[in-house]
Amino acid sequence: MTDPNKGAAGTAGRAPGLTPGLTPGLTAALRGALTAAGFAHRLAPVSVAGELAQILAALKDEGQVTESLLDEYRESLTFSCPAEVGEPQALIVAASPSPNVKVRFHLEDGPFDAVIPSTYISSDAKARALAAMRSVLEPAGYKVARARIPVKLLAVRTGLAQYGRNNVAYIKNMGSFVRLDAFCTDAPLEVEDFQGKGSWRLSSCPPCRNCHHVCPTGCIPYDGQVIDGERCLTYHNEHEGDWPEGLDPLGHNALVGCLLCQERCPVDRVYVRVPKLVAEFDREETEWILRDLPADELPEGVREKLAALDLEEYSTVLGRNLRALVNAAKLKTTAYNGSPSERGEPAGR
Ligand code: B12
Ligand code: SF4
Ligand code: SF4
Repeated sequence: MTDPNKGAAGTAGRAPGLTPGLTPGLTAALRGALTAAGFAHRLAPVSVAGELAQILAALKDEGQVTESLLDEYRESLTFSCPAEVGEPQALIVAASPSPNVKVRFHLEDGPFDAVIPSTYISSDAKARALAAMRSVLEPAGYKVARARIPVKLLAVRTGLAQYGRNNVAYIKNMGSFVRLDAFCTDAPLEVEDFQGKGSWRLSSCPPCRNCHHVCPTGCIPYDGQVIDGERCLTYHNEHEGDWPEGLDPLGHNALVGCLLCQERCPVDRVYVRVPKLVAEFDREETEWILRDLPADELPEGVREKLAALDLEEYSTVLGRNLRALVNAAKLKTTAYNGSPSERGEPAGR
């Protein structure tokens, strides 16, 4: 099938602020498909990628982001579009709700539920976004693929999201429990340059510092805009090794990652749900998890369960994290430090 828009000069009647595009009909169809599949989204010119790189370089020069963090995540943060797409013409950033879920482990003492925060389980969202876009673009002769780029920054720069003080990106009517993904296409879509429109910061932040106060590692500044990513609990529990000295043992709250700055955020309050149980590891499988082995050294069944949760890459830290979580739950039940959490506690409580 050929695209009626391909090659046609379709700029007549274009809304002000839109860059010259060739395919308004295709753009509308793409937007419709993404919306129908549940994705809030923005279409941006590829030139935005260069701008984002400059913003990160400036943050490094100002000492707001460390060189080591940028180096470590360089592959994710440097714009690249798979060769199959050819010359990219537009960027697409898509967001969809991604609820926190829980998994059950069977420990010596009995069952124990642990939360997996929003966004770790991501294969489904990525596949659904791609399928929605391909259903429109491929019949028209265009390609689309997942791009590497600083996704939060892209979402905020394009007006899709706003930063919270916690540096997490918030989407209107979705909050921050959202999966964000970026895509590139060779389709000459109608893109919009949102430069200068709207605030980058959530309006709820100035009078509120809940996230700063609740952060277990103190990495969210009282003032200032950028968190200390290498102090974030998520950074530590996604990496192998010992816990840093001084880390509050009560701070552990998820199997991997951390939820406190989102869960205690007033903007997210309406989006917090009781996590659904999505998997269970029996006694023997739990013992394998506690060994912190590389995924390829795990029995096939355990590995498959981790793969279904998109957690294979964390198999060498999950046992350590689970032990820390169990310890935190034990401390909480004896410390009288507030109401019991819905997670990180013996199942059935
Ligand atoms: C590296 C990384 C991490 C690192 C470092 C985090 C960090 N802050 O840099 C670690 C491991 C700690 C981490 C943790 C988490 N991450 Co992470 N992470 C990434 C990754 C790979 C790159 C992030 C990045 O760009 N860092 C560089 C910094 C400098 O970028 P930035 O935070 O956008 O910087 C801007 C703000 O600081 C900003 N700013 C903040 N407020 C304001 C206000 C104004 C007015 C202005 C001008 C600027 C400003 O200034 C900077 C730019 O100007 C992305 C995936 C990707 N490819 O983008 C996922 C990603 C950002 N992570 C994600 C998630 C979900 C998380 C966690 C919530 C996971 C969890 N539950 O534990 C935590 C949250 C930690 C936190 N509070 O930020 C999601 C974000 C979803 C969302 N809704 O925002 C992403 C996009 C993954 C995904 N595809 O869904 N992460
Ligand atoms: S907890 Fe308060 S300060 Fe932090 S992101 Fe949410 S609204 Fe902003
Ligand atoms: S994810 Fe946890 S450790 Fe990281 S900034 Fe938020 S509250 Fe702090």
